[in-house]
Amino acid sequence: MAGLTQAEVQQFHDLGYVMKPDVFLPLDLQPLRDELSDVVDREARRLFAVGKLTRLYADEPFERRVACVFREAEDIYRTIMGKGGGGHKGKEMFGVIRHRKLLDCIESLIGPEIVGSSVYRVRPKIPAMLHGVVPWHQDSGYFMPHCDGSTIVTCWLPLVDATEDNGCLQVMAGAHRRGVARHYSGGYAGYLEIPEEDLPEGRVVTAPVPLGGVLFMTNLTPHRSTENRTDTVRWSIDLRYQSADLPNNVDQLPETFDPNAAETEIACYPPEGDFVIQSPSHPEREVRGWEMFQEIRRRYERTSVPFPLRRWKPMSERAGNRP
Ligand SMILES: O=C(O)CCC(=O)C(=O)O
Repeated sequence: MAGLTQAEVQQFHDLGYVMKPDVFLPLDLQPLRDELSDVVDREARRLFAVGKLTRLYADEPFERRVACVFREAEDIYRTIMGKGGGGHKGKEMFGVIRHRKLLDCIESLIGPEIVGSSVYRVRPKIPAMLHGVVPWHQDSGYFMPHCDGSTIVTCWLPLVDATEDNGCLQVMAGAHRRGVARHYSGGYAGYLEIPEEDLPEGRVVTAPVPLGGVLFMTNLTPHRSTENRTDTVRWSIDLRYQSADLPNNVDQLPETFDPNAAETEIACYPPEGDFVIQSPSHPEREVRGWEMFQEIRRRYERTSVPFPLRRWKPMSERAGNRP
């Protein structure tokens, strides 16, 4: 049967997450692994050419090469993450974003009219890297407050087996029912963070995901990313989808962003471009080609949209931190 089962949908609503192990065949994800290997190869060659790297590490596998390069030249991490974090926008990335098997699961959760939220990330989680550990947060902490009550589905999928040892995610089961917790900006490694005392009540669940599996979470599910204690890289991508009924910036241009527009006209995450990924009612609006997808993302890279993430105070102003 395509999509999530009724029991999986129920768990998503009851606990705020569900892990489905067999959404993809490992073969389905190989083209993206290859595309990312090419990115690493190009960057290694560039760093080598400018004298920042002593070797190309060309014989190292996907799970290790970026870590080898990073030890000598940390720039490679930023290159892969790209501007604002969501840089990689290749053909195979888009292939995963609009993969039939994944969209069937999303449809089970939010219905058939689906907008792909451009807030997606590719994460090579390099062993012992500071930014690899992400503290407790809810994705809504990053979004506009007028979207707090709406469902935006995060699909977290690893490109290798994600285990407790290499730093899979932990979720706070059941805590998504308690609204948006207080976050602080400038938390651990500069991320938005819910400090311990503000964590909503819930059960901490460690969520390993095998290659081919997907962890589905709500935007209100507190989650964190634990340390990678292995010597290999925990590659993953996190994608987000919402119903076309929610505010989005499809067909808007970043240059014309108006912070004073009605809330219905302001996307849940204004700095990046949303795109229609599936629309049975208006199939002509669907973005089907990766070139168009890339163009939408480029537009938002070229023009920064001022973004009031400022609903949170800086960590330095947290009561316990005051001098
Ligand atoms: O992949 C990770 O390590 C962190 C992911 C995360 O926090 C997110 O997708 O919101």
